[in-house]
Amino acid sequence: MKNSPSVEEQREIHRRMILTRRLEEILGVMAKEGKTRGPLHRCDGQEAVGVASCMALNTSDYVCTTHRGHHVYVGKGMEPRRIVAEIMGRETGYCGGRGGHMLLGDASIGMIGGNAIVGAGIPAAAGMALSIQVLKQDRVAMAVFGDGAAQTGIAHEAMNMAGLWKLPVIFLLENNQYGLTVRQEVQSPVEDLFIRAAGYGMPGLKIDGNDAVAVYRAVAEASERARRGEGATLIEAKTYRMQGFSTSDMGGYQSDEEMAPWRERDPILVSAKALGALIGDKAVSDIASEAETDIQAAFDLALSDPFPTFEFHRPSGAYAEI
Ligand SMILES: Cc1ncc(C[n+]2csc(CCOP(=O)(O)OP(=O)(O)O)c2C)c(N)n1
Ligand SMILES: [Mg+2]
Repeated sequence: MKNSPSVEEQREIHRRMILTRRLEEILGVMAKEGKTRGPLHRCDGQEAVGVASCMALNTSDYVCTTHRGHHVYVGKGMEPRRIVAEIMGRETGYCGGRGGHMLLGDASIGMIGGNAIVGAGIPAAAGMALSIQVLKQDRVAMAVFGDGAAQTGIAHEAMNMAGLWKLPVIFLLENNQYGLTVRQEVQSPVEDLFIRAAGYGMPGLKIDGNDAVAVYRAVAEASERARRGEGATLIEAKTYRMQGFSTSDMGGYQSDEEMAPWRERDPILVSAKALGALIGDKAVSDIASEAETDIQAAFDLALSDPFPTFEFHRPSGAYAEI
């Protein structure tokens, strides 16, 4: 099928999803042991959205993500070792250990950054797309954002302008059913948010966000449209947040009954099944073992990396007393 991932790409998507899952599981254990600082927002169960979408784009394409962006970082090709180093405040981290878990970026591979301000990546990507259009570049921009972010005023403004100016941008709405502890039906009068695309004169579609191949196809097609000058697309990927809002979340509001069907449709299981039919189950489990070795090495290296050395500059004059 046109726009489908090659077998090699499917292998790589699978590998990067496992890297992301293990990255978060290990960080989760470290958080419980008090070895991390601040909250961590895990994307367990949502890996296909971030990884397969980025794999459908070129390295030179621009991507921005949210506070819950580990899958997008790994998907865009950021190295686990430097991701861990950033989260653990090491000098070798992507932002020299100064940004932390919500604010990673690497412009050299089009990963423009995470963002802790809900909804802020949406106009940022529209702005990147405007620059691409003005400079007549062969690029697209993509914003990955949540169902909560979709309810912000800035989402409407950015999508309206993107529709009007036919900007080469992909709005990838990652609907994990929750904004903080609040279910989506309490945030929105409509169940499907992709229908809003009609109001912006752009195509909107709903996809299975736990199926990496479906995510890849939708994003690949949207990026081709954008490159042809036909403008923006809104893609709503239905998925589910398998962990609490963050490591500070007390939980208790996501029932086992609600989670069970999503657990069965874990994106890594869905991918393993699809890939197994192509390369055999043994080759699929080899990918998992190699990813495990790689992630352990990433943590070992990152945790022996140095902390930054700071020089504090005391303000002088009027502000010195504040
Ligand atoms: C502008 C702004 N308002 C509120 C918050 C607090 N906040 C952080 S995450 C979040 C919910 C986001 O929900 P969603 O967009 O669905 O992302 P998810 O956490 O589900 O990935 C809120 C309200 C914030 N960071 N920024
Ligand atoms: Mg959400």
